[in-house]
Amino acid sequence: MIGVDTLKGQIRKALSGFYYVYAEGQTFQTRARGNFRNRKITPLVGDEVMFESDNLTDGYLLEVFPRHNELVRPPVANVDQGVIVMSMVEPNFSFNLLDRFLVTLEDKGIEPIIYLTKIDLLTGTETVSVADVQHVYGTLYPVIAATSVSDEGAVHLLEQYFPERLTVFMGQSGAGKSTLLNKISPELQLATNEISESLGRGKHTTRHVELLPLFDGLVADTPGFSSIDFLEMEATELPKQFPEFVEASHLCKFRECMHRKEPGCEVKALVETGGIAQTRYDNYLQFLSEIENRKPMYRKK
Ligand SMILES: Nc1nc2c(ncn2[C@@H]2O[C@H](COP(=O)(O)OP(=O)(O)O)[C@@H](O)[C@H]2O)c(=O)[nH]1
Ligand SMILES: [Mg+2]
Ligand SMILES: [Zn+2]
Repeated sequence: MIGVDTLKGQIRKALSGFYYVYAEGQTFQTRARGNFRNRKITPLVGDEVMFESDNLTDGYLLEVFPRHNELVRPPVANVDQGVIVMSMVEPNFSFNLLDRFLVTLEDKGIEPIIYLTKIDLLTGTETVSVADVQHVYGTLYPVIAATSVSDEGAVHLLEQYFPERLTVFMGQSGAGKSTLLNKISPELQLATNEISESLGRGKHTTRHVELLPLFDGLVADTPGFSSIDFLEMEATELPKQFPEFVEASHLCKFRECMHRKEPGCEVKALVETGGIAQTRYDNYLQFLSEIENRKPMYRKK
């Protein structure tokens, strides 16, 4: 018997209409009452909530606290950091794809960690080396290079980022997400080399997500999105998602500089001298035109 009526906790799992809320060292099975659903808030894993319960199985959600952010795939709220798993080969490393992931995370206030895989498969004839990636991103974000599937050191480096944070994994299909998650938490036993992950989006969105307590933090047990778009972002928001542009922009002549054709642009000056990577700038311009050229569309509810 738990003689408490109203508690604060965090949703760690959502399944079949039940929300499993962690509070005071225990997990409470709860549901959202009708009047709660009417408020059009769908509780998400990761949500901080108030709930009432006098036992472990029949609680009711009362309130969802405001979210810092939310992801659709996997459906998780209040994410602190995202591990972007990028393979060097099979599939080949892409600066463009990595920058898309980074912009998306930055926009949501999620701190990126770059985790490189399949370095053991490099033959030396590829156009992009690990050193190239380190050169572009090493001063901007943590970059962890796993030399092979059995690189324990890389996994330990990554685990140091987990305490006190909610972490999600993302990356292209085949990048090695499931393999890495299994190393971090062997009991997960995620199927690897699964091509279905990138297909049939609709089918897989119903899959439940659970937050696992790992290394004094929480990790979402399902890897996240594998393709990115900028449907919701405004053009003026884009430069804010490139930290090195933000830093340089204080020296741009115009306060609202978009770093394109404006005179006295510090970002362009730094690209000329190598202080900002050409690939970052090229991708920025490409994303900007994608945002500006997108078809007007109605916001999906
Ligand atoms: N050689 C090599 N293979 C890897 C590495 N990481 C993952 N793989 C393999 O790449 C394939 C795809 O990995 P998987 O974890 O399923 O990728 P996911 O689609 O991102 O979940 C599997 O066959 C893995 O064994 C690595 O660092 N080196
Ligand atoms: Mg997988
Ligand atoms: Zn500028």
